[in-house]
Amino acid sequence: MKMAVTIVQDKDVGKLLDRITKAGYSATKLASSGGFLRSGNTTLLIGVEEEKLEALLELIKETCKQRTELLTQVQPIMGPVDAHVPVPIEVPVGGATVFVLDVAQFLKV
Ligand code: 2BA
Repeated sequence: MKMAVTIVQDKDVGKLLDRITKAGYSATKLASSGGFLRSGNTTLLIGVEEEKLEALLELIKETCKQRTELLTQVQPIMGPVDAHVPVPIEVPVGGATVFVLDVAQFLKV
């Protein structure tokens, strides 16, 4: 068995959960935040039989879109008077970040 730790944007979560639960996968949804943007995203823990992993990854690829988020950075401007100006920077985010781990044991007790 494998564990697909899947980090997705909040905007994609509803659709992704609909699709993977309809396809028979089980998932646990955790609220999380990205370390870089410090904004909310969602982490799904999806335990999956090895032979169903590729189909799961396909569903994730089809559902999770890449988007652009704006990050405002304050940058120094050199001139007669030193100033710091907020500069918006576009950062690409997603589709999804997936870590596939081996599961040593799966128990329901
Ligand atoms: P964040 O850490 O908030 O990162 C959001 C996006 O910012 C990233 O999108 C990437 O395009 C950019 N980014 C991240 N770190 C950067 C850096 N040091 N310099 C420049 N740009 C940077 P994604 O790569 O699609 O990642 C989306 C979210 O997935 C991340 O949110 C984080 O929560 C998670 N993630 C990505 N890689 C990870 C990793 N190696 N370990 C743990 N979580 C990861």
